[in-house]
Amino acid sequence: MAQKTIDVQGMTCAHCKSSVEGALSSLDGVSKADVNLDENNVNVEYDDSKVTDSSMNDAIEEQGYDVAGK
Ligand code: 9UX
Repeated sequence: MAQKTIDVQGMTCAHCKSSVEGALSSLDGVSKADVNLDENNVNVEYDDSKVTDSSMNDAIEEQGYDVAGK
């Protein structure tokens, strides 16, 4: 199991938080996604044999947010 913190710009409210968490959680291989609104990031636990960095970035950006530093 891998884990990483992805910096995300544009998340400001509780609905943003649930949108990003839901999008990541729906990916096969993601076991946990926890957005920290104060820190503008999301901590993800995932199986790196099933999910790639770019698929996680895409899932976040499909919700309308920007992944920083990718
Ligand atoms: Mo809240 Mo997030 O009204 O894009 S849903 S700011």
